[in-house]
Amino acid sequence: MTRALITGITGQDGLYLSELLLSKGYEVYGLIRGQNNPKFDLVRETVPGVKLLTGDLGDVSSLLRALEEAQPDEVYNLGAISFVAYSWENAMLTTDVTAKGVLNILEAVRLYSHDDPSKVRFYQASSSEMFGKVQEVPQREETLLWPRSPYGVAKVFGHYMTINYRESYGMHASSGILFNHESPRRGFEFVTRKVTHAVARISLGLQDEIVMGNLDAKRDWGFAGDYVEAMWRMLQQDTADDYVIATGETHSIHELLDVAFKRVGIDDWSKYVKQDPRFMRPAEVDLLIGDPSKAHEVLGWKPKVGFTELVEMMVDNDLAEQRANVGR
Ligand code: NDP
Ligand code: GDR
Repeated sequence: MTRALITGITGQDGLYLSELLLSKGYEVYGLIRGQNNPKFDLVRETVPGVKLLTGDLGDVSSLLRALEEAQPDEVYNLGAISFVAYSWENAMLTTDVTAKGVLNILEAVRLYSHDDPSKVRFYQASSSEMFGKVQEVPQREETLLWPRSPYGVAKVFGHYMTINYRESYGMHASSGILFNHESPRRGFEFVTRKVTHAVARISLGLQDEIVMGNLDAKRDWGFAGDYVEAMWRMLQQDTADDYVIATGETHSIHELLDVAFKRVGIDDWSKYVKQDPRFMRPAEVDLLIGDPSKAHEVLGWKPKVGFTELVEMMVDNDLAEQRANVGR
């Protein structure tokens, strides 16, 4: 039985990846932090087959202990402080977890597998935020990185450290440069879920308006369930490498609002949407669009869920949740 250890098990991707690996017959271990993590029950209920180990990306000894207990063939490093807006206000903490945390787990894996550096296959969750002020459209694996947020800078550190461990120690370490991916499990702080949740509540008369930041920003949005499949495929290759994972399509926040409001029968959303500078960012990433050709060719990976279907799935889920709350 193949064994996997996932950091960031309580997050959106951790849950989808756990489901995927369990369905393939893996023994799955998840690293959970804190002495009484509020998402412990969520993980237990959603993926009861996962074995939870306590640990923190800031504590190398906890990572070594988790590796000794899980004895993994594959390690997926999904743990991070992942909210870009938060990273300006908490730049050092973001650096500690999202940047140095990657070095910590790479080093723990290297020490754990000292007798055979390729014993453990390692996945690093890199990000399209590394492209920031984009130097090329669409963005490819070779595109020059120009991060625009403390989060983006931290991800660049983790990305190059992963490549460095691969090149220095012969580790099977791959990096997935994933563009935005969303789902009904997305955190409420991210723009897609913020919109679909608010739209559901507005349509049910539970909320009057939604207050937003920059409506002109564009993103290449895919479905998280499709993207975790790409992570797994990367670790099944004979040789470790880096891959852009994206849909190749970009949409604005305006279009996101169009599709979400239309799903509940509202064509003109202007009276429900306000803008507030507090949701604007000190530096913006305006046009992210990925070129996933390498992932198509080498991994045989293609996204299945398109933009409209994704947004409608999220609105439908939030409507069902809100109706259930009202009924309670
Ligand atoms: P989430 O924000 O949903 O999950 C982040 C996870 O990291 C949570 O499980 C969180 O645990 C954990 N974590 C935070 N701090 C620590 C720490 N100190 N030690 C251990 N774990 C910690 O992110 P996603 O699931 O959306 O993303 C997964 C990864 O992919 C992240 O690294 C993210 O930066 C990256 N990524 C995401 C993209 C996206 O569009 N979703 C795109 C590109 C990259 P807790 O619940 O305890 O806080
Ligand atoms: P992002 O996602 O920063 O791309 O990072 P987010 O959904 O937070 O922002 C996307 C774009 O929407 C604009 N925006 C708003 N964003 C939020 N959160 N709230 C608002 O009210 C709002 N109004 C407009 C933002 O300015 C931005 O341009 C996500 C995370 O998952 C990262 O961890 C990951 O690495 C990248 O995607 C790829």
